[in-house]
Amino acid sequence: MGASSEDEQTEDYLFKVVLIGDSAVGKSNLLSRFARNEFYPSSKSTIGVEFQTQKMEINGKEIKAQIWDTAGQERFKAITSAYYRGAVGALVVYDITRQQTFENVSKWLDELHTHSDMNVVTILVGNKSDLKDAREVSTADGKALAEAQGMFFIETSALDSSNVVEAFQTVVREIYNILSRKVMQSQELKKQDPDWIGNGKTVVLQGEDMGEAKEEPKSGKCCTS
Ligand SMILES: Nc1nc2c(ncn2[C@@H]2O[C@H](COP(=O)(O)OP(=O)(O)O)[C@@H](O)[C@H]2O)c(=O)[nH]1
Ligand SMILES: [Mg+2]
Repeated sequence: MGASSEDEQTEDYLFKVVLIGDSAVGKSNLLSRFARNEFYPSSKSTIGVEFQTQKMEINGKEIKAQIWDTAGQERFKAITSAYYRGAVGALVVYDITRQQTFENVSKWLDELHTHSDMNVVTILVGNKSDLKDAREVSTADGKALAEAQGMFFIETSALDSSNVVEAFQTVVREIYNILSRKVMQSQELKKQDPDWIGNGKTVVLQGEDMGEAKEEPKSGKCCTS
């Protein structure tokens, strides 16, 4: 009866998103709060998982976000390029109670842009908003930096959960929007130029390590850069 075209349902989106920022700003707790609704008061939680895959719904589509967390390598400035490879989104996290972690944001952005596409969707995250009395970085300063660097901005608390889902959703939704636009553009191009797919201009969403990720709207392969 409702024999809708099956392809709408079988599309599979997987976006790699990385968490970066200084040690102890709350990256691992943002992820555990988001993916499992758990919080760890002491910081030894960061062991084991390389990444966590989380299903999300954006515009009625099921999207999987593959969210990468460091295993504490940031302490030794030894995050490898494999960590960044193929990332299409990034949460750059600082701690609103430690000015130094905010000052280091530009260092993290440099590193991100060295290792990944310039077009990676980025959100600046001021975490620990629950610690109001200990605040060292104003919301205005956070906003201003984000604006200057073309990032989204949000303040979160992994402790009391505020804005945690929103932070991840903002990034994933924007990636999805960019993707949708590129699909539409490529379909337009295809109409104008029947050779388009064959002439080497196929755009790919994922880096080479993302072989498992597939996403094939009718136009063929997809998107960013
Ligand atoms: N008050 C408060 N503490 C937090 C918050 N997020 C993380 N923490 C604490 O900050 C410490 C470092 O967190 P962790 O997630 O391990 O930071 P990471 O090194 O960036 O992964 C831990 O003791 C956490 O319990 C938050 O939103 N509010
Ligand atoms: Mg951690």
